[in-house]
Amino acid sequence: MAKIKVALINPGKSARYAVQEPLGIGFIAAYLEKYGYELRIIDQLAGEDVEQELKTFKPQVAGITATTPVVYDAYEVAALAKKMGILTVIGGAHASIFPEEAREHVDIVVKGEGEKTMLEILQKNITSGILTGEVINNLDEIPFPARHLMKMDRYLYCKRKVPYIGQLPYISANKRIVHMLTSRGCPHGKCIFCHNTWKNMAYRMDSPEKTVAEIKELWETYKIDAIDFVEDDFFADKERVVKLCELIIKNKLNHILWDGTSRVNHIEDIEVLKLAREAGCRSITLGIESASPRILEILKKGITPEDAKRAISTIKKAGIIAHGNFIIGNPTETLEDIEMSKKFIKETKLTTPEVYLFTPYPGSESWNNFKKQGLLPEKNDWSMYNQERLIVNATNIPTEQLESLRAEIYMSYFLRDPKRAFAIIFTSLIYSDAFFEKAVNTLAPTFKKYMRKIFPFLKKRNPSCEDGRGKEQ
Ligand code: B12
Ligand code: SF4
Repeated sequence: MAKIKVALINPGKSARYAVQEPLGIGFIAAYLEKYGYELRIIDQLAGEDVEQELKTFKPQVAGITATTPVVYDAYEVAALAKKMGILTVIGGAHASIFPEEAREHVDIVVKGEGEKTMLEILQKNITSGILTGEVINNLDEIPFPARHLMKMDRYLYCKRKVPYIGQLPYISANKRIVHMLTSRGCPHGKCIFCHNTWKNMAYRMDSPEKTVAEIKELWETYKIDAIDFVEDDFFADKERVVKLCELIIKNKLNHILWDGTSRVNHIEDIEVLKLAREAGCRSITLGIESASPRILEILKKGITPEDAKRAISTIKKAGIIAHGNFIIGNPTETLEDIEMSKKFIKETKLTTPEVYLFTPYPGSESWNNFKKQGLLPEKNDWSMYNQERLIVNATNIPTEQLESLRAEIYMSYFLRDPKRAFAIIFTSLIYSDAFFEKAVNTLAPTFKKYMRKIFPFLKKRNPSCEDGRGKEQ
């Protein structure tokens, strides 16, 4: 009997999102393959023509993934597949929060983790409804993401697409980089802007043996130079990190350099970091968010600026780059709070900072709070949820000033480190795919501000229009 064919689709059109292997659908594909289904991964974000691919592959089922800003693209893809008589299933962050909205566009919605539920849909011939994904307790049950179904050449050189990518300063754009996800969830799970506040899932990890086997396979298949561990908190479990680093060294895989994420309070023991460095670790991304103790409390971050300072210093002492994520436009934030973050970046000599605008993603505690306070736009344009513009301004700082402050923080950092700035600009000019979109988004508010200073007759933005972000008048 012919195998059932399933296409898994990563929708979207913005080049700057197309930087990494789509791991979520990669895991689902690998799991279904284990049960004998024929799979294809179609990445529209990476430039694949979905209609053409569906016509050639002729699947019975199309599984579509979507975060909030790409959900309209996902619905377009669903409409296309439906027209071709293909059963449509959607999963991912946005559909998990708004299953009814998603259900209007597809036959089946899966909330939460998709591997087992997608299998159930196929085995039981389910053709409609909203299903709750079964949580995978033992991650070792899930095979490595099906990278063999992805056009890996598009992702291996991700730094050419996004040269400014913060967590990869240790590797040049002509090196081969893969992304791995070896744990799910976060042991803290309380920060008001984070998906972990609604996912409510326990922290789970791959065994160190599984991770090392995946690294080995990646080395043998793609001769990789570096790994970016993209999970929420790679360093959460000290025992796992130590065992993993020992296994990497034992298997002589420590010529592959890597970076990982961490909560600042999980960086305590310099000996662990020295071992990590020996095992190839070159950069650690910290979720610092703000250097104002008041804002950290509001965010329910569970850390202090002193914790962050200590972590940066320990990481640097171990010979590793400290990369830090910050957010501005946090609820009730003042210019003084932002000044504290700016000063903190300067004083701690954080190797690379990344600054985001506070975004109340649906389902997060901040989204629920804003909703209660009547601050959310009446009509949402989901494509705006891309962290480039404020959705809700819950500060007393004018929106335009906040948006340009972000560029100013970057500029003051680059003035301090012109060598790094030059390296990024140089690489960006060679590999300009996504650079211009990012540069325009980041610098436009500052540019407009100065233009208005020079030409005061230029009109100002109305901050209280329907989409909540303000429009040019
Ligand atoms: C790595 C990562 C990225 C990477 C790669 C994304 C990718 N395509 O894989 C990059 C850096 C490119 C990225 C970009 C963005 N990201 Co991101 N990213 C992540 C991160 C850290 C891991 C993703 C991952 O692999 N998870 C592990 C897998 C197992 O989970 P999963 O992807 O959710 O998939 C599971 C289920 O959702 C479900 N599922 C997913 N798809 C489908 C489809 C079907 C048919 C079914 C049945 C089930 C199903 O089953 C999967 C397996 O269990 C998550 C946070 C996290 N820890 O999950 C944020 C996260 C997904 N990103 C987020 C955001 C906001 C973004 C950006 C908008 C940021 C920006 N401004 O640039 C963009 C949007 C990009 C896009 N393509 O939509 C948010 C999404 C929130 C929301 N409501 O949309 C998250 C949750 C983090 C957060 N801020 O809270 N991201
Ligand atoms: S520590 Fe990081 S991953 Fe954990 S809840 Fe907070 S923001 Fe989310």
